[in-house]
Amino acid sequence: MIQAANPILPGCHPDPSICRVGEWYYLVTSTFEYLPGLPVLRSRDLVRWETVGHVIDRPGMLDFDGIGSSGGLYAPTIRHGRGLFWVACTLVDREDPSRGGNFLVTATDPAGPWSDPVMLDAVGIDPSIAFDDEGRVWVHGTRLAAEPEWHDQTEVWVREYSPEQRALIGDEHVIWRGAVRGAVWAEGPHLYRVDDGWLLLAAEGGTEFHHAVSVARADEITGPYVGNRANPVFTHRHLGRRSPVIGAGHADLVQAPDGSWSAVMLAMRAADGRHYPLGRETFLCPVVWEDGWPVFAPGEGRLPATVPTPWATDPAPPGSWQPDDRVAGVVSPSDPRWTALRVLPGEVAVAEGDVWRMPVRAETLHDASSPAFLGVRQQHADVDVRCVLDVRGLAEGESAGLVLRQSEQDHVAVAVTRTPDGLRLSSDRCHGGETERRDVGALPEADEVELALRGRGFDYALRSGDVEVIGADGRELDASSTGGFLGLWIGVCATSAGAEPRGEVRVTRFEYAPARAGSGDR
Ligand code: 6LW
Repeated sequence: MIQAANPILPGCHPDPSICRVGEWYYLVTSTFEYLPGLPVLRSRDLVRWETVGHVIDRPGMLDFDGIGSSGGLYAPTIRHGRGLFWVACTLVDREDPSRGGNFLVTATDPAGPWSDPVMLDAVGIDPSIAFDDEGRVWVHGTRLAAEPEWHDQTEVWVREYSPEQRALIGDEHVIWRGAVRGAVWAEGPHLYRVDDGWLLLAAEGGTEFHHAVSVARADEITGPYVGNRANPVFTHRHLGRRSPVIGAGHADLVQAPDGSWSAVMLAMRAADGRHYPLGRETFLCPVVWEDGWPVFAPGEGRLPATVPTPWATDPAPPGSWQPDDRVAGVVSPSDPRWTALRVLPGEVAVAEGDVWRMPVRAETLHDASSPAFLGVRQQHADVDVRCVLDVRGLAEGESAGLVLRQSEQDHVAVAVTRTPDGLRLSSDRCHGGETERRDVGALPEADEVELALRGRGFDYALRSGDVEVIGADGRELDASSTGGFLGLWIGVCATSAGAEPRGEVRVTRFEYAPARAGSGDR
């Protein structure tokens, strides 16, 4: 029998939301400052996934300029109702809360195009959507409590949405403040029509070690909601630091065509119980219903390493499933894994067959703007990345390199700079916003340079050819050390460091390869 291996979506895929239409499941996750935003993944078996499109995939749909790292697109929800696909999400600017906000988009085809965002008159984050039996649309989300009893107490609100008026209408109802007294961040709410009532599922405890899932029920969508006495009904926090998977929470439920239930939720693989360079990933969890309540991972109480999927067929019907995210080898420009910062990849580079031609930009990786950067998520703890950069087009003073990125404040790079004396190799380590640049030496003049990254657990080495130029410790770069919500990205960048940019770099090859387990190549 085919087993789904957890995480089902490795690498930074937090806040998963899922719905099923016919035989297809559709799933979206948060993407923060990376674009295209909100990948829409499709699967028939919850095992094999294909990126069919992105919700935010056109220039100008939202303004990301200046939004610092770990701001941007948070916690989307995907649903199908009234003949349309709906995604609700929030654009967050952590420095300027007056920017962005909650919005809705719709599409007839989940691959797109998605409508322009309809901004909602609602503060807070984590909007979700439910449809009642009459086809009315109910939006719900979370925000800091108006009259908090403790720091970071939040409240879940629900309000009707009028598709005709494209606005929230009627009274607002505050329905939930968390199950446990003192619990921070009751968030990621989702409402489901079950039996003849409503189920509320919400995360709480914060999206770190204390993350948890709670549930409540009501007869009416607007409440009052009564929590399950067993709340929180799912968490990994009681397992302590010896658990290799921590922070489980932010779940969404879905029913299979055979009537069985599953949840997707985020959790982190932390080899030391604390640090998770790959970020928050998407896991699958079996669910059964007992006495009207969902039971997560019944009989086990923790996310299983594998989930049997009796409904999956092997081999997959030809052409119907393409594996996503686990492919070793060349990441060509047409690959949906490519992302840029705050603009689309096509706005910073031009795909010419198998090659990205990337004009140099004045911005650097320290700027919360749109540097010449293209990257992919790190999805495997043990990974080898190799890129070949054609540096003939670099003008004097300009550099191009390979970077391991958490944020503007935290990244490590190996770079090649064109100087009056030829090409020079350097390293950059930016930690907490403090940069340490080191000139490593001259490189023989060449059209192309090969840069590589080798990651083995927390140990990273960035290389030029066979020479290790700089190492990095994943425990210093992960979100538990740096703050924020992201896993690490690996990419290429080019900059004139503030000067008028004149040149370009060509990324003639970019290979991403999970290191083979058991190959001895550790
Ligand atoms: C998201 C919140 C959370 O909006 O982290 O898991 C925030 N929880 O629900 C960003 O991913």
